[in-house]
Amino acid sequence: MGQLFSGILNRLWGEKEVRILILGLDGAGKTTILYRMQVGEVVSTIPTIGFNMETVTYKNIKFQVWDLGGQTSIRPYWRCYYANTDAVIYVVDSCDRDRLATSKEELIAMLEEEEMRDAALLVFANKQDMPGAMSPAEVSEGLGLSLLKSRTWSIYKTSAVKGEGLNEGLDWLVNVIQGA
Ligand SMILES: Nc1nc2c(ncn2[C@@H]2O[C@H](COP(=O)(O)OP(=O)(O)OP(=O)(O)O)[C@@H](O)[C@H]2O)c(=O)[nH]1
Ligand SMILES: [Mg+2]
Repeated sequence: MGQLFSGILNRLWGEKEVRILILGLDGAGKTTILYRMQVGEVVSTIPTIGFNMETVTYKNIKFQVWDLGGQTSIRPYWRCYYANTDAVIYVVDSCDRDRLATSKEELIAMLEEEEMRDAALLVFANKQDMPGAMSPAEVSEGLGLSLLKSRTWSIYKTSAVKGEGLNEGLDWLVNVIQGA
């Protein structure tokens, strides 16, 4: 009954869950970010085989957040989750200079998919707490973000372990979604 009632209220108020995918290469910090968002703490993670999904309420918006494994063998399955995606949080390990080009390839391939045409893109240049981390400008350059055509995107520097920058990025996303 309670559930039915809230279901009706949700429909009356037009509330809808916002579907977010967290993507990026293995070890970038996706799962750490998901649980930072959900429980506000650093949890110890193991490499994700498959996915984690959590519902997170932020600024009165309900986000359905899918965190997919980033290992090479798992990346082909990302596309199984693309339908109805409102936004992608693309996470980059800012210390991983060697794989920035690979990260760019995966990003571009994902954005080229028809189902992702209207998805907003929030890039997290993560692990900023580490010495030698690339700046957001370097990450942006490496990913070729300035070349993106007709895409709503932004990049933020984050440290998932310190909890820095995540809210700034999510605030941007909330603005984009509310303005949509
Ligand atoms: N120093 C530092 N370490 C981080 C940060 N974010 C994540 N890590 C660490 O990086 C490692 C990998 O983090 P995960 O969140 O498991 O990475 P993932 O992107 O989910 O990796 P896959 O599941 O394999 O795709 C863990 O040891 C995290 O503690 C950060 O901002 N700074
Ligand atoms: Mg993971």
